[in-house]
Amino acid sequence: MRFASAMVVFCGVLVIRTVLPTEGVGIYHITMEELSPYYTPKDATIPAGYRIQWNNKTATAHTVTHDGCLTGEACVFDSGSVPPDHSFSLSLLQPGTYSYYCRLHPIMRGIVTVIGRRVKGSNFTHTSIKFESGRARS
Ligand SMILES: [Cu+2]
Repeated sequence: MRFASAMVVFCGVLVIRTVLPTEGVGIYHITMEELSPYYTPKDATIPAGYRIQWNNKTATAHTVTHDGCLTGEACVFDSGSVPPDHSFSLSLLQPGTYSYYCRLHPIMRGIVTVIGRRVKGSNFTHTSIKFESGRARS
């Protein structure tokens, strides 16, 4: 009987453990790092519909700023300052190629290419969310 209830608890934990990672399905992780290429992967190809999440694993703040914000073309995304151990994410970014940089360290450059069909819901949204350990890929 004691074993049975222990199994229930154990299985409950297993269910939670196996359910949680499914939240990560559909999230594409890009890591901000201290050394070149700074954004890893620097050149990312991502299926439409994925949430793209940049995780700042460095000791200083960075931004994720679409080149259009600098050139005067459409400014598709601009994270603002992302502190260490925080992340920035974009949802519903439409198919296309987007080069971006860090406003604070312009040597940091990356490209995201979204492939596939246009995502329903038209516009992207972006939020700065608290970094959660274990979710970021190193
Ligand atoms: Cu930076």
